[in-house]
Amino acid sequence: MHNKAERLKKMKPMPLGNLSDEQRDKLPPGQALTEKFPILHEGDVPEYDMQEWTLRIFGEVEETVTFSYEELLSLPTVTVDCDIHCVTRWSKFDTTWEGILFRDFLKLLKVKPEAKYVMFHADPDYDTNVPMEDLLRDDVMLAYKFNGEPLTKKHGWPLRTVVPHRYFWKSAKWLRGIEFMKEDRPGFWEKNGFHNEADPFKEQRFSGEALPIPEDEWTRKEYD
Ligand SMILES: Nc1nc2c(c(=O)[nH]1)N[C@H]1C(S)=C(S)[C@@H](COP(=O)(O)O)O[C@H]1N2
Ligand SMILES: [Mo]
Repeated sequence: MHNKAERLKKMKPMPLGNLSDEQRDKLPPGQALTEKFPILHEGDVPEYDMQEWTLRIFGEVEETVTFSYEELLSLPTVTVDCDIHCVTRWSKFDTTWEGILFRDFLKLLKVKPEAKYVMFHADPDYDTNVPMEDLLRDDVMLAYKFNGEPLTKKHGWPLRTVVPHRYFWKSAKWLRGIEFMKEDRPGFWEKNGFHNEADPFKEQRFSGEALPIPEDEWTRKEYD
């Protein structure tokens, strides 16, 4: 059993600093604002041969399909501005992502009507689940650019999901597969003590047990 959830529950509070009223309103409870961009993941940053790389669509679909990177880049793009919130208590405001709107991408797939949940499969050995309903919003995307530049390797190049209204662990870096499912199933962190729904404004951090104390674990992570 992974002990990250247990560890986070024991951490100390982070001062809020000098936030404007507007910033305080945008900041979910128990979060601290950062200008930097922390880098968080399990395992090593993957290396890819982009001629070999594919995104695989499977599960409750009429047809399993794969997309090459080139094919994805040729699809219509959207730019999304959003705030992101990590369960380790950092939030970053006004991030800009470019890529494919998930709702638009769905139109290219023959997803069966009974598909109510999605599992995002990512390297190395990462997955995370999100209800289909959540993915239809106008800020959920498959992103390949951050602040006008291609994603950096550490932030998920070549492709990641961005699901801004959930804690950031639901936004899979190094995305390789999208599985449509009839029934919900927990992903990596959801199996390891984290909340299935992960709404930052409801502070849905952990499964079971009452709310933990704030902590400063993220301040000790790598940034860029
Ligand atoms: N493939 C993969 N995606 C992942 C993770 C991971 O370990 N592997 N960690 C998640 C977590 S916990 C967070 S907070 C964000 C961090 O994204 P960042 O490094 O770009 O800030 O990625 C999420 N996506
Ligand atoms: Mo995270």
